Amino acid sequence: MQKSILIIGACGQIGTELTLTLRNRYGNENVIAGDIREGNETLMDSGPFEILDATDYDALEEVVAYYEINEVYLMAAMLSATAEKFPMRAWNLNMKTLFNVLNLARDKKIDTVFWPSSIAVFGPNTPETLTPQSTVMEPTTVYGISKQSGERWCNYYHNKFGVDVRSIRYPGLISWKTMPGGGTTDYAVEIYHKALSDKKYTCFLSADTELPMMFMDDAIRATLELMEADPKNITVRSSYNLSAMSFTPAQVAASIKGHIPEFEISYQPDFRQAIADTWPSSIDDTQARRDWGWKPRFDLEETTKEMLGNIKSGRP
Ligand code: AKB
Repeated sequence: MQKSILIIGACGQIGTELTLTLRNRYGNENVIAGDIREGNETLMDSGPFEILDATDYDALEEVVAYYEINEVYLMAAMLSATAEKFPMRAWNLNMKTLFNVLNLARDKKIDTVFWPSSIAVFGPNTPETLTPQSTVMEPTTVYGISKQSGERWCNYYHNKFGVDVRSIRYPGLISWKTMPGGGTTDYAVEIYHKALSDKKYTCFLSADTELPMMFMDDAIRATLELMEADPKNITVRSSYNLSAMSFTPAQVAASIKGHIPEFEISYQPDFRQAIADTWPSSIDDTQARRDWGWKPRFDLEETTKEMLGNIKSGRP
C-alpha cells in the first residue's frame, strides 16, 4: 500500500531530519510536515506543510482525512528542562497529542503510529549502568512521568485495540541541522557550536555527568528500521531501549580539543544537573538488537568529526 505519512512536530530537532529522510524515501508529496510554527526553508520547500495544533483532535482528524494519512509520527513534546518550569502545559501537550493519535488509530483512521519515549522514563531507583529493557522506572521529572505514562498507554492500546504503535526510548540526540530546545542533554549540541564560535563553553552539567547519547543519523535510521520491521518481530509495544554511546561533558570536551586545541570548557551546573542525576549512564539495548537488528554506527569521535565539519561549513 502507498504510504501517506504525517509528521507532527516536523520543525523540531528530530522532526526536521525525519521529515527530510522520509521524503527521500517515500516521495515529497507523500510526507506531510505538520507543526504549530513554520520550520526552516529546506523543510518548508520540499513538500506539503500544515500549521497544526495536535492537541486539537478535530484539526488533526481533518488533516488526516484530507491527505488520506495512514502513518503518523508524533514528534511534538515538551522536553525535560522546560517541562519542569511548566508542568501542566507539559502534561497537557505530551498526553493530549498522544491520546489524539492513539484514538485515530483505535478508530482505524490511521494504521501505524510512531511515538518517541526517552531515557527520562528511568529514575533514581533504576539500575544506573546498562539499564535493562524491563526494570524499576519511577521517574521523578514531569517529562519522565509523561513519557512513562505514554508508554503504558501505547502498550494498552496495542493489547486492547490492536493498534500498531512503535516506540524508542531516545537517549540525548546530537545533530547539526536543527538545534534542540528545552532538554537536559542539549549541552551536547551547544558545546560544538560554541567550540567553533567562541572557543569556549560553560556547561550546565558537571564534568563527570555520564549520559547515554546518539548521533542524529543513527536515531533516524533506528526509527525507520523499527517502522519498517515485520510486526511479528516487534515484541515491545511500550518502548525499546536504544543505545549508541555514553559520555561525560569532560569527554566530549576532550574529543573537541583533539580538533580545536585552544577550546576551553568550564562548569556551572544548574537545575538540569538534578534531572541528569536521576537518569541512567548507559543503556542495555539487547532487545532492539535481537528483534529488529539495531546496531549503532557513530561513536563519540565520529560524532565530533561530523558536528564540527558540518557546522563549520554552514550546511543548512
Ligand atoms: C531531554 O534532555 O529532555 C531529551 C531526552 C533525553 O529525552 N533530550
